[in-house]
Amino acid sequence: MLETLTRGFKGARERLAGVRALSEDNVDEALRDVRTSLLEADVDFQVVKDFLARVKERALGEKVETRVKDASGQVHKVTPGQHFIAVCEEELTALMGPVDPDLASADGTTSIMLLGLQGVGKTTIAAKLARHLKKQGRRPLLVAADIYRPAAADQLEQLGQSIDVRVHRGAEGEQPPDICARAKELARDGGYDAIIYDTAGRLAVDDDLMVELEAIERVTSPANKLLVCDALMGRDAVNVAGAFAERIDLSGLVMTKIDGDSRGGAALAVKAVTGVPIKFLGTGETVDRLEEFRPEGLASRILGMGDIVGLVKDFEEVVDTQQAEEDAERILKGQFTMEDLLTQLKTIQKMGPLKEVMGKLPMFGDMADQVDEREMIKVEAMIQSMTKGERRDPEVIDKSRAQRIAGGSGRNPREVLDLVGRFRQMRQMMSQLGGGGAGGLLSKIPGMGNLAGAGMPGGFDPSMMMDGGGSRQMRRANQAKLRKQSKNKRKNARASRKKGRKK
Ligand SMILES: Nc1nc2c(ncn2[C@@H]2O[C@H](COP(=O)(O)OP(=O)(O)OP(=O)(O)O)[C@@H](O)[C@H]2O)c(=O)[nH]1
Ligand SMILES: [Mg+2]
Repeated sequence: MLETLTRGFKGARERLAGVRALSEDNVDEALRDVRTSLLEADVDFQVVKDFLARVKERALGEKVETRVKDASGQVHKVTPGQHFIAVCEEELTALMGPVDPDLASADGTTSIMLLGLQGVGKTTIAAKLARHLKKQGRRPLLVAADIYRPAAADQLEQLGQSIDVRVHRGAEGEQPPDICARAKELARDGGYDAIIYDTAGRLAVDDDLMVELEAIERVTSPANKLLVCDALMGRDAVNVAGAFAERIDLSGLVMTKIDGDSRGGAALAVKAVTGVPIKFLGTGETVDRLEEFRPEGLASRILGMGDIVGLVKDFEEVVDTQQAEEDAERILKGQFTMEDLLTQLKTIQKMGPLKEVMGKLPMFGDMADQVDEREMIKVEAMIQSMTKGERRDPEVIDKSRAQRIAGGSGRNPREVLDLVGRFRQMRQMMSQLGGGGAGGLLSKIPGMGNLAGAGMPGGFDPSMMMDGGGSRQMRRANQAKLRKQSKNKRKNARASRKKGRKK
């Protein structure tokens, strides 16, 4: 997802890594990388041109503050390269935003009409939005207004069943506007406070489709008219959005299949070209793969800087927060077990494909390409072959136990002992950090945020527990940092003891 875009900004960042000041020459060179990747990612040509011009003007025109204070009053050095990336981040965010992700309501009812070309994911999004609203305590009704594709209503019905949401479908021969009008009455009388109309798609923007959509719009007057486009449409998404916007006053856009395409440039350009903001992203086939669109989150991910807010949102979606906090507290006391590790691996899996989760972790975004989901499954299999006692205290695992565990999980004994070794390091790290007091957003996540306080933003690396990949370097850096930290801690403790004696 979005790898093409990320590549260009990464190239630019590397080019500017050592420079002492931004100049016309080095900025131009960095922007060349950005330009290539934006165009490759299918971003509209004019949008690219304007974007580059703005970034260049600001990068060269603004005085670079070499030191900034963060919220806690700590002073950080800013390099010219960082300044450049910060400008890119702001401009990317401005390009895609501002967005109000809330769905509008009228008379207490949230009504949504979904429209778009064939196969872009309207029916899937209908179910995802119904689930989303249900989670917010609403009572949604889904309406199957596609009478042209024989299986369309069945598909929606099945999805509805899976999320326990009622689906209204028309009688034989009933026309879509009539179906929708009836559904609206049904919603009113049946105490539904949200209604989602799933309309039919067409191969191209044709007049029949538009006339039907206008009729549905007239009878339902939905508070939200969302155009669904998929990332695979590339530059076409912009044209299609323009064509629909001419006939229907769109309130927003949903970009689906973001997971299925490495370019995704349409997501960047569509607001600039059509004025219609993206409200949601569809990031997978299942009903839980829906994200509210946050331009700053996407901009940050594109720049390879992760998206902490998005990550925490994903996390909250899949985890019992209170339990997580209790676990975190225990883990920080050094009582970290293989059982905890298993829970964490499962949590991460629930949050989505590992690549995506990594993409949202600051500093690890670049490595998202290298992670291998299979490693996680291997680790899981090994832990599952351990006895309860072994999971609680993996130190008891000797050669012969390793042999047994390896046999049970289809691995070899060396891999089992490796896992135990890496686990030991991790446990040590956790307890060292526990003493230092953690903070920040991610501190809610067991084993994740607790490293955040150590000056490593979101410093949990799931691949720490796995072999290979780009994580070794990270691991070493982590360990060096920790050594330095505990050295400082000891030093401070000595100093304060000394002070105490003097008094
Ligand atoms: N990978 C991925 N696949 C998706 C996503 N959203 C939908 N799909 C898949 O895309 C295909 C079409 O989705 P539908 O929801 O049926 O699309 P539609 O717009 O309702 O199609 P029509 O009603 O025929 O116009 C299905 O196979 C979905 O599973 C997504 O975000 N990611
Ligand atoms: Mg459909």
